[in-house]
Amino acid sequence: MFKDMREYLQMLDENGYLDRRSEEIALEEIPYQLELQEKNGNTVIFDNIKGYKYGLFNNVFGRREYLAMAFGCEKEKVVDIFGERMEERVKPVMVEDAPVQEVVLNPGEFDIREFPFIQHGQNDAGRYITGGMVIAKDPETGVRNLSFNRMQLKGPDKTGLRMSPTQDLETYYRKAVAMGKPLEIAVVIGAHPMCLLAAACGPPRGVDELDIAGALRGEPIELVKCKTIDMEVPAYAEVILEGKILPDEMEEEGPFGDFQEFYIEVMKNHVLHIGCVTMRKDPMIQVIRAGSRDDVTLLGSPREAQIKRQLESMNIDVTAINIMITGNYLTCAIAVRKQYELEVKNALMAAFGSFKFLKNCIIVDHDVDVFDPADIFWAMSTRLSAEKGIMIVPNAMGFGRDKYGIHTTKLGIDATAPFNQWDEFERVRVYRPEA
Ligand SMILES: Cc1cc2nc3c(=O)[nH]c(=O)nc-3n(C[C@H](O)[C@H](O)[C@H](O)COP(=O)(O)O)c2cc1C
Ligand SMILES: [Mn+2]
Repeated sequence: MFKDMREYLQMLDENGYLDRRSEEIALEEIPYQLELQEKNGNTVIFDNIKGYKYGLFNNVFGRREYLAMAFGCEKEKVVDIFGERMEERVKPVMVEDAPVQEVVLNPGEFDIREFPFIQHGQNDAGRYITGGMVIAKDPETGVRNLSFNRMQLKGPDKTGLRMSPTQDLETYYRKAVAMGKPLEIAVVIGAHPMCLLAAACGPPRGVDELDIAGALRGEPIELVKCKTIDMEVPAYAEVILEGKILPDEMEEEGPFGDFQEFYIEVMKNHVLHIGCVTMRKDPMIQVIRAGSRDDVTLLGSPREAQIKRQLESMNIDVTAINIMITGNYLTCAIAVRKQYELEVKNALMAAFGSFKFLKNCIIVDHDVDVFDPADIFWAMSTRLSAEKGIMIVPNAMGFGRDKYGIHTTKLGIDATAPFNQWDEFERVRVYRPEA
């Protein structure tokens, strides 16, 4: 598979999926342009931003075809390949020569605000690092962890950093605090797409997600030693920020528009101090809007794979799955080839059991297109009997930031036709003489 993000972008370009926008543009104009780009589906590079030396890119997972191209498979097979590889482990390898260290900037020589990080939401507190993948090491075991964390720009070498209490990173941080030490982290910008996907997998603690990145890629990820901290980072990334989070230093951060398209209010969060920046000679910055196609692909792909595998282990014949319909991975549509009348309820329970944030799940027959919301509504209109087909499970664990208890009730919908009545429920296809 391609070596790095650049080769991936090149692959997209060769297939007509990359828009290189070279007209001069103000940084402030870019967020709206990104929204338009997302609607058109193409990946985009802005390489002529007024007042900024470097470019930025976005929408790297704009269409499902992109991952199919990456894995060299049909679009429908991505979820299976993802599921298989996610269970495998391929350890990284160390290298000496790293493009990401072509330029090394020490304190006083850099100002992170000179990179084209943008303000995404109208009421966001300001510019944020949104495509930054954090690498940290467990202070006790040394096991590495990958995660995403939003970082509010606060100075030349300082950002706010949000880690939720359920993140492995937060566990690492608490261990460091207990040992009276700062937690060293590296922020990676423009890592291999498979690294980014691995970072969002959230496997059980103790698994090095770089091993998953290697497995997804089918080849080890090349790492290089950091210059100022005890950390290894992807050698072919674009930019690395080497830094540390000090014990008990908290500052106000936010507001920030999150993936549900609500603003998270101002709160006390951690602070990152950056001691060194390394980068390519001509780095590009990746930005990822919360709730965007990129965001939901990162977080949704592993969950689709995991739910599908769970259902298949119960002999449910899953023909398609889409957890990205609503742009936030809280609602999933699954198509099945039904084998028993009542198995759909079991499938719904299993789906909720295998991914705890999942709030709504709708199961349709194999002839319904789970990638087309209108088709899902068609199935509800024509095949759902609400009395029999609706399942409500109150008081279950769901997405955590939930002041109003919106996420603790699961809604399961069985919108499949009655079993063995296919003669009556087969869909009308348009007449064609040869069919
Ligand atoms: C673009 C993006 C931004 C994210 N931002 C944050 C964040 O600011 N804070 C957080 O706790 N999780 C954030 N997440 C979710 C976590 O990074 C993700 O769940 C990750 O798997 C956590 O890994 P860990 O449990 O191994 O630490 C983000 C995810 C994505 C894709
Ligand atoms: Mn982890």
